[in-house]
Amino acid sequence: MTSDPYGDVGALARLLLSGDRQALAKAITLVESTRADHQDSAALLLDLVATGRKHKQPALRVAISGPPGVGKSTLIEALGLFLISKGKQVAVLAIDPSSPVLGGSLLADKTRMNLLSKDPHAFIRPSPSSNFHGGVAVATSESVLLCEAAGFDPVLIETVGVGQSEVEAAFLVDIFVLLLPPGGGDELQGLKKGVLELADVIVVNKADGDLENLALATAASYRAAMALTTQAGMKTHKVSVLSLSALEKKGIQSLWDTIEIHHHSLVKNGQVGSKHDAQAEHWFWQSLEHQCIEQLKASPRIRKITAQLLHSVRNRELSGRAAALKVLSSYLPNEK
Ligand SMILES: Nc1nc2c(ncn2[C@@H]2O[C@H](COP(=O)(O)OP(=O)(O)O)[C@@H](O)[C@H]2O)c(=O)[nH]1
Ligand SMILES: [Mg+2]
Repeated sequence: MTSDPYGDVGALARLLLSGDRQALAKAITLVESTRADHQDSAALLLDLVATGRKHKQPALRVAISGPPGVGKSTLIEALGLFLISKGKQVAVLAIDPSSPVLGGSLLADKTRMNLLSKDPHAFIRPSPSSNFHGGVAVATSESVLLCEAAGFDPVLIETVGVGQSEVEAAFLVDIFVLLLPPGGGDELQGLKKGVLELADVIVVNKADGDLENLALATAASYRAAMALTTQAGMKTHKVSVLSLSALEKKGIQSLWDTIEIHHHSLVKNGQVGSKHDAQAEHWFWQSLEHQCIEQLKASPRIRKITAQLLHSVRNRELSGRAAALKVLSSYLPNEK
């Protein structure tokens, strides 16, 4: 026995690959750890897990994105239970940059996913931090792989549709589902700017009660807008638009059918592999960037240099840019 709970990484990897959910939870905690002495264990674990899975099919990875309150968690509960009824094992990674882990929103999510979170065929895990970028985003990309290695397929990712987190989420998945409320011409404006490039499926939620007709009309107008942008050559792949009610569990089957159609066409065109290759490259650069900063900050030698430079920066004797270049050239002394 070692005092480090992650000492026996080989055993952890084996347990995880056998589908042990406690091992999965522990493995995710390890890749999320910012402790310097956990970094090598995390890297080893990821390699062992990747080797253990080498010839297996990757899991289908789906992002469910959209503004707060649109019904992402409610939809994931409905979709998750539907998939479990079809014999699947479902993992959910919830990234909510608007709420700290112990904040209200996560508690609310737990109640929204009440049945799913108790189901033995589901694994639900919130993101550890309010900052979905840098190390957190990298760890989430690794968590996707760990869920897949533990036998979960599909892996669903709940992410709030705000700015950069959405773009990062697109690097985690095969299929990007954008959930929108009924009405909301503003959302269409937003769509035109960025998300349009990301979405494979646009879903208008809350098609029930008084909102049903509005939801149908909203879906029709998005459909028309999508047809226009496709005609104009702004988008290279087809976007599906549908409406449903997550609350009343209406339209869940047709959402899943749509997701599968998109996924099949990716597989058929050989695009899944190239997508995963590009994503692996993206997460490599993210990881390198993040680890460079962390190691620079942690190095006593660099800290000493930085302290001296900062004095000059604060006095405006040296520009921030020049100071940063000096730090780098002392870190990479042979490059110049
Ligand atoms: N009428 C209606 N309300 C819904 C639907 N889906 C979610 N809601 C409600 O919208 C609110 C926010 O839902 P939640 O799933 O937490 O949204 P999230 O922030 O996107 O995860 C809750 O009060 C839900 O009950 C739906 O299909 N119809
Ligand atoms: Mg939610």
